[in-house]
Amino acid sequence: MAEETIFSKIIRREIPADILFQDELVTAFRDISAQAPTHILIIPNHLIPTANDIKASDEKALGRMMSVAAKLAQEEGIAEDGYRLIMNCNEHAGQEVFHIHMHLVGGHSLGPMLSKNR
Ligand code: DGP
Repeated sequence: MAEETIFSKIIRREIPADILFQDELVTAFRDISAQAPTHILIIPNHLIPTANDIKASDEKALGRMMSVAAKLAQEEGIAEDGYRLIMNCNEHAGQEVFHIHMHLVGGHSLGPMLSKNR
């Protein structure tokens, strides 16, 4: 069984976070180390460690993550200018917290999608 991360504690409101949205499927809160004027994490309420662990039964929560991202982008006032949705998986992508999360980042021009430096 996968081990809980700090995100489970945020979902249960056992530790503080700036929660912007929560329903029966997903929770969205501001990233503690924001890398853009808007940097929000959207996560399923049940633990899925990485994108590799996604099952068909997770599709409802994953779909909700997308629609909540669009709603929050509107609320943040970044929808028209644009934003980026990112999900990192495992070491090569730099995943640090093993409870899948979609980063919603925007608020200024984000530059090229991937760094050219390797
Ligand atoms: P990733 O590298 O994709 O696994 O991103 C993990 C993100 O989670 C990173 O941008 C920082 C954020 N983060 C880690 N711990 C906490 C926390 O306790 N609270 C909040 N709000 N964000 C966190």
